[in-house]
Amino acid sequence: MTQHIEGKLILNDEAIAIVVSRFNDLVTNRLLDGALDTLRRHGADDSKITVVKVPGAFEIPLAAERIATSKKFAAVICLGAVIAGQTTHDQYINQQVAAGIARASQISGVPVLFGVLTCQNMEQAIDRAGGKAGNKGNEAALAAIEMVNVLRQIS
Ligand code: INI
Repeated sequence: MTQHIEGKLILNDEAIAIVVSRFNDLVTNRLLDGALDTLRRHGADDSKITVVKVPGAFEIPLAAERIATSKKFAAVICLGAVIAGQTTHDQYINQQVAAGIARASQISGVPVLFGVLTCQNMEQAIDRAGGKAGNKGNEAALAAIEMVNVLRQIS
C-alpha cells in the first residue's frame, strides 16, 4: 500500500523563531502580525515564539543561519519587504536573501521559511501583507508548521 506523509498543521511545544526586517516596517509589521496569528491559531504558545528584528532584508540570512544552526528552534520564519526603486539595488538584495535563506535551511537541517516580499511598489507589498492578495506572513508560518511535522515523520 502506498504510504503518504503529510505534515499536520498543528504545533505542540516546538520553539519557533521569526526573523523580521525593520526596513519598510509598515509592511513587515503586518507580515509579523500575520505570522504570529497563524502560529497562535495552530497551537503555539507565546512563550515558545521568539521574534528577532534586523535592519533590512539583506541582514536576514545571517541572523536566520545563526538561529537555525543553534538548533534551539524547530523552524525559522523570515519576513521582509524589498520594494524596487529607481535602481537595480533591490535585485542584488533579493538574490542574496533568497539564496541565503535556502543555504541557512540546508546547512542547518532546520526549516527556514521565505516570507520576504519582492515587489515593484508599495501597493503590491500592502496587498500581500494582509491586503487583497493575502498575507505572506501567514503563508510562511503555515509552511513552517507543515515542515516541522513533515520532518518529524521522515527523520
Ligand atoms: N532593505 C529592505 O528590507 N527592503 C528594501 O526595499 C530595501 N531597499 O530597497 O533598499 C532594503 N535595503 C536595505 C538593505 O536590506 C540593508 O539593510 C542595507 O543595505 C545594509 O546592509
